[in-house]
Amino acid sequence: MPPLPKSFHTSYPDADSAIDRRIPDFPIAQLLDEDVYFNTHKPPTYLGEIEAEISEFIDYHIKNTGKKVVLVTSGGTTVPLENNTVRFIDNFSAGTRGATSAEYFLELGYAVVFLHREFSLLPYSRHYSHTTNCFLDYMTEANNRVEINPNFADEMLVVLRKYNAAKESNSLLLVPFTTVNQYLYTLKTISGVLSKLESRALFFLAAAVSDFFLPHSRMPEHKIQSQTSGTLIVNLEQVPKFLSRLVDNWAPTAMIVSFKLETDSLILIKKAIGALERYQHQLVIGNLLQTRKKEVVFVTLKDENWVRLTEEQIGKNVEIESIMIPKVIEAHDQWIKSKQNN
Ligand code: PAZ
Repeated sequence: MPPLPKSFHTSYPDADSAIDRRIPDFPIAQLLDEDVYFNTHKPPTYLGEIEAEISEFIDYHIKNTGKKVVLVTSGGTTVPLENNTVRFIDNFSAGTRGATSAEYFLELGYAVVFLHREFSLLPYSRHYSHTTNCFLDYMTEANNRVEINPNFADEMLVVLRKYNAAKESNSLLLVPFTTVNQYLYTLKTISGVLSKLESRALFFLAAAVSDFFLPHSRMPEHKIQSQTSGTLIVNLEQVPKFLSRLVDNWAPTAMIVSFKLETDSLILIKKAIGALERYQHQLVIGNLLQTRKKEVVFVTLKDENWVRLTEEQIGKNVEIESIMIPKVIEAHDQWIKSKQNN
């Protein structure tokens, strides 16, 4: 059965959360920044609906399939500058890494919770949705009927079969976010549900999450007026580092893979090791903005391993995720074994 359309859109501003001055201003860095964050920022109104959906999905797989489950996060978070949001800060991520990885996880037997920026790339539809072609270019007219253009038909059949397999086995759950606040609350909620699976849960955190945000208490209710000040100075706070909470409290026995994006090759490995030392999780996949589709580096506290496409593979449009994901799964299987031996 096709999934029912969701009753909400994360991209619409939350009408209920007009600025509430009773909420104290966001305090400057404190010991438990993550808790302060959740105390001073409201959860999205639809969170309960998402929690119910995820619980049903996870329980289905526990009872019926015994599949390992991966949470793939994908696409960029926005930082609204106004409560009734006209303007927001965004980032470049289209969700290619996440959507592509999700397909390979599905193919290799995982159930996938796909936490993605609404309207970014999705598994399977990514092959057609954001191309420079109009979707009608994939069609042709024959005998007064619409048919698939034969130029695309063979490739589309392959994608269609994989899509149907994922749908029929109820292995893909799509969960949207738009703002960084929605992302953080939803990640926390999903982690709570996934923690039931203990080491059989995998977190694959490929989303590009904002490092800075505008606290709710400082957010204007209405559109910022250009006449008022002439220049616009925005004073942003640092988003608390939620990875430590995820590792220590939300899903302590799951395997956690985070991504590190840099633009300067000289600091990539150092930053990846820094993240591992700070959060004590299992794997950081490093990538550079300029080369992310051709090479990535798997960094642990023991070693670093580059995965690079050869010129021949690039010529044949091999996707780097088709090489990355089996390696991640191998590491996850070892993680599960190590937990069983404990
Ligand atoms: O979405 P995309 O395929 O264009 O980009 C993927 C990516 C570079 C955002 C991802 O691989 C990544 O590195 N995510 C983490 C970004 C960060 O360091 O916060």
